[in-house]
Amino acid sequence: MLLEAVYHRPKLNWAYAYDKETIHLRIRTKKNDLSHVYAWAGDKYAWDRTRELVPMRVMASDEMFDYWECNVKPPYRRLKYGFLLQKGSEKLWMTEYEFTPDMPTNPDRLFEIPYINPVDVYTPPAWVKDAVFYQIFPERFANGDTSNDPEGTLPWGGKPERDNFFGGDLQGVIDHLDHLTELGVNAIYFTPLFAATTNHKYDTEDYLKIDPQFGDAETLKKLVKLCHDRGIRILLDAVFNHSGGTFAPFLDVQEKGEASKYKDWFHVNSFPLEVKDGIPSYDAFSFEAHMPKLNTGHPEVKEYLLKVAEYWIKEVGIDGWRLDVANEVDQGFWREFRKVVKNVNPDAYILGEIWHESSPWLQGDQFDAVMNYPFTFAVTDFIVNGTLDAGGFASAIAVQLSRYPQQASEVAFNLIDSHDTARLLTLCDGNKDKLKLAAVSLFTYMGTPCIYYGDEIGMDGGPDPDCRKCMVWEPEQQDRELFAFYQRLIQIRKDHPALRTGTIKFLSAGKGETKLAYERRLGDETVIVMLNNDSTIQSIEVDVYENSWKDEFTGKVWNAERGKLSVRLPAYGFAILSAK
Ligand code: ARE
Ligand code: CA
Repeated sequence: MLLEAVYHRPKLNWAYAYDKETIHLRIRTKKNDLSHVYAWAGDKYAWDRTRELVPMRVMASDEMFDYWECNVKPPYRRLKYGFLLQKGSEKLWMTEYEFTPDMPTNPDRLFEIPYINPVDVYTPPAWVKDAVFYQIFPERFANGDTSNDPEGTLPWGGKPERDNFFGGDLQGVIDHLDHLTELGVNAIYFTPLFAATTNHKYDTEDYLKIDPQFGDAETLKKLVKLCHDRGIRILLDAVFNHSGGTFAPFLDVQEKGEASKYKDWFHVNSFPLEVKDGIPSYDAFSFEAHMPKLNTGHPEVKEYLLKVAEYWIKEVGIDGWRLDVANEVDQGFWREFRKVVKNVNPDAYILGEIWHESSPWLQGDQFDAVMNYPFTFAVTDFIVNGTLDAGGFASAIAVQLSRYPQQASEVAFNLIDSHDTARLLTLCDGNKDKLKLAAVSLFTYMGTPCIYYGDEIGMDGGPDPDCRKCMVWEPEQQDRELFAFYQRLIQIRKDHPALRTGTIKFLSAGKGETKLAYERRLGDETVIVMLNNDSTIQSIEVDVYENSWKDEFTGKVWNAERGKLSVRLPAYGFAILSAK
């Protein structure tokens, strides 16, 4: 046994309450080193009568490690535990203090979860597990009201630049709700809607006002009501890291300098406010002078922003917030934010925009989830860039799953592109088959998938601002075949709970391979997903229990022989197979 590789901490993703009764325990060991691992667990104050040996299973494997997991339901919500590591006939116990050949009879030296306090349990809203999101960049989705168009509005469909406008608005979204219903999505994420000067509105001027170019609070109310009637939930963008340069408190500091009563609302390094060699004398988002960083540690700023967070939930009934640049805002602020938001809507989804490892924010006291860009990169590196082979992809996924408590993965916001990246079709160099492979991986993964507006009808575009083209509405210019493909994918996900919350196990993901297969399993239901990321035909063979498998796309039935299922996939082909 390679004991140096063995790792466990009694907290975080290693030992946590999944719900009010269930604890998940995980331990890391060297890949393929151990044959069996058990948790040795019982109640602290009733050890002798409650202790039991609970078998663990490998929940994920990356290039170097296996991650073992088991569930325990301690009868009194307390748990003392250690592990039994086994390699063939070799056995070793692991306590909080040591590795020992002797079975620990006294619980004192074991790890512990002192008590599952129900209020501490990280409980994201259940609806998110079943959600399919659609991201809308409002200036470019549809112009439903030309009377609110900003001066200089260009004809719909022109080339997007950093500073041009095409007149998109909320009425445009209302007019096209049928498109979303037909597609099958049931949640919308809007990039910012509040008054601001730019086309993207990430430079907020007034947090309590809808930008007049988009409509007003009444238009949003109407939109939310119509969406709710259709079972579509609404997520808005909260840009609380920084304000815009025209936000009244900032203008006041600009004008009055140190004498301004708002001087501590920002992080001013020297007065007067100025920009020298491109660097503002105050902290700003990415040196952007028109995006001064807010001092969220200041009581007045906090009070103001928390009121904003509450206001839009109470006033128009939104279903959650996406938090812009979430990792640059202080965590104390987010803890209070969570309390305020959950107090007015316990079911609100709090989604942080963090592109990296996010454990500190995903412990139940701050966010429900983060935007899962590491998943984006795993998919694009495997399918688009070819920098990951199948084994590398499986490893990247294992790293993701093992990093977080299961509930975080169940509501992760999975995306392949967004208003901040090039579009998927462009990344794929126009290869629609590759785009489909990426979409299949998105819709058959754990977490909530999000479609960036227009991807479903074949829109392309390079990095920002090119990825923000006007939505194409002429049916003859839309790729309707692709639309039908997305429709079907969404339906398949809806039909199979295993695709949403089932366990994930790679059945084929070899080194140097361009084909892979994984299984999603929940209760009695098993779905197998196969991808051939190659320009030649490939067969994939996997071990299965069930004999007969139906391809959810083509209806074709594949039969296993002596426990082996072999499926031939065309170039860049895929199969989503359900056991019949
Ligand atoms: C504009 C131009 C850009 C130009 C930039 C710099 O459009 O082409 O590069 O200015 O001058 C908003 C607008 C952008 C605008 C930006 C600044 O939407 O169009 O860019 O404001 O005016 C990091 C942050 C992450 C952030 C991304 C963009 O961590 O929070 O950068 N994303 C949010 C929004 C954006 C928004 C802002 C923040 C600002 O989603 O739309 O931009 O409110 C790595 C890093 C990440 C990094 C990521 C992307 O992975 O690790 O930290 O994200 O790359 O760069
Ligand atoms: Ca308009």
